[in-house]
Formats: sequence, structure tokens, C-alpha cells
Amino acid sequence: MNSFWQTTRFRIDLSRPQVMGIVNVTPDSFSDGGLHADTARALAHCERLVTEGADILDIGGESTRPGAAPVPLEEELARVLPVIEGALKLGVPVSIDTVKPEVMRRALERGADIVNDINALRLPGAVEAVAAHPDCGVCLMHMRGDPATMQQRPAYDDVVAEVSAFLRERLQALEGQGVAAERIVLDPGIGFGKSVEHNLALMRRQRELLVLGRPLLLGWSRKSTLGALTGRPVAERLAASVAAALASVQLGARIVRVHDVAATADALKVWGAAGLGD
Ligand code: HH2
Repeated sequence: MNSFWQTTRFRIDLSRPQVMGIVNVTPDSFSDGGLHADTARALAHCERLVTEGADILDIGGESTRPGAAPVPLEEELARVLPVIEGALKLGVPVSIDTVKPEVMRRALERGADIVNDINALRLPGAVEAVAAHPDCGVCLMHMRGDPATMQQRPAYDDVVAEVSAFLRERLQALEGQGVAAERIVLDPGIGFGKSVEHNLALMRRQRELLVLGRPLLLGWSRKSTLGALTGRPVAERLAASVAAALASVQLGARIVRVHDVAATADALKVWGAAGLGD
């Protein structure tokens, strides 16, 4: 069955899995902090990711790593808006990775295609910012707690059921405000208020989230659960990240959010040639 993700400028065909390339315009992101922290370097990174095969660019100005310091509104705007403006010229959908309604609004005004919110539009005004736009896409992600505290003993009775119930509630809240379902994708939020075991349960039982009826986006890239599985530091998690991306696609994800676009795109081409898709 073909599905689509409606966004501002593009109706993204999800019959082929989509690679969302990460652009962190931050000094402190967990795996690439400081590498693309000014506009020129961030834009050069955007161009490189598109050349490598990124289908979508995801631009963020605030690190969400456990314990990260919050970024003031003006600082976040100054980081991301110039990069979004440049990225919009590269011919692929551009996503803004933020929890702040004002950043969403300003990015959408500039023409951004997608709002990617690790907080699933729970800050006051966030649902309204998306609902006020006629057709932008949105990714709703599950997070337990907030980045400052989320890794302090996360506990669930049944992590998959609880993540699923949360995503269903957020999906309904957004649809209730008039946002068409075809604009929305869902993400279980690997590493956000979850232990290694919780993350692995979400991987093994990922198919259970498909009953929500919307495409799934998964972000395993370089995350600490991959470090726990392999014993490798963040800089050496390429193979593990590619394997996790392929596993998530095999289990039904249609979008993978990754740092290493070239390797992931190559792996997905081989996976597709093997006829393992739909
Ligand atoms: N993970 C991160 C940030 N944003 N968005 C979605 N939808 N899903 C994710 O899994 C996700 C996300 C964390 O990764 P990264 O951007 O590399 O790190 P940091 O938050 O430190 O900038």
C-alpha cells in the first residue's frame, strides 16, 4: 500500500524509504556538536547531505541530548532561520527540529516544509502553530519527561503500549484541531526517557505501532543503545546505526533520521534491490 506525507511544498511518496539527514546547528549535540555551528558550515553540510542522497533535511538549533542546556528563543532563531532559508533552495523538503512554537511559526513563515517536535507539540501554542498552516508536515515524537531529566530511571509497565497510547492521543489532538492525518508521521522517540531495554523492546515490537495508521519515523543514529550493544563510543557507531536503520525499515518504518546519509542511502538501495520492501 502506497502512503504519502503531505508537507508544505512536497507530497512525499513513502513507497521508497526516505532518508532524513540531520543538520545540528549547535555547539553541543551529542555526536556532532560544534561541527556545523555557524550558518556557512551548516549550509555546506546541507549541500553535502543532499549530494549524498538525503531525501529530507532536518535542521535543529537546540541539542536534546540528556542534560543539555536549554537555548533561549532568540539564540535558537538566529541559529536556524538563516540555515532554513538556504536549505529551502536545495530542492528537498526542509524540516525544523524544535519544541518552541515561535520557532515553528517563524520557520513556517520562511517556507519550511515540516515541523519535527520531540515534544509532540505539547508546549502551549505548538498545536496552533501547525494547525494555522494549511499543509505543513509534522512529526510527533514520544518523550517521557524532558531532556534535563529524562534518563533518570525511566519506568514503564509496558513501554510499547504506553508509547502507542501517547502517540494515538497526540495524533487525535492534532486531527481535532483540523490537521489532516496525511500531514502527520509518528516516532517512538528512541533514547528519550527510555532505558536500553525499553529502546530494544520498541525495536523488536515496532510493528505494533503500525496499527496507529500513520507512517513511522525512527531515529537510531549513533544513539547510546547502539553503544550498549556494540561497546563502541559515539564516533564508532556507523555500522550499528546503518544496521538499526535497516532493521527499522524492515519492521515498517518509512523515514529514518540519520547523521550518516551516504552509508544509509547505499544500504537502503541494496535492501530495496533485494526486494525486501513492500
Ligand atoms: N533524536 C534527536 C533529535 N531529534 N527527532 C525525532 N523525530 N526523532 C529522534 O529520534 C530525534 C529527533 C537526537 O539526536 P541528535 O539531533 O543527533 O542530537 P542532539 O539532540 O544532541 O542535537
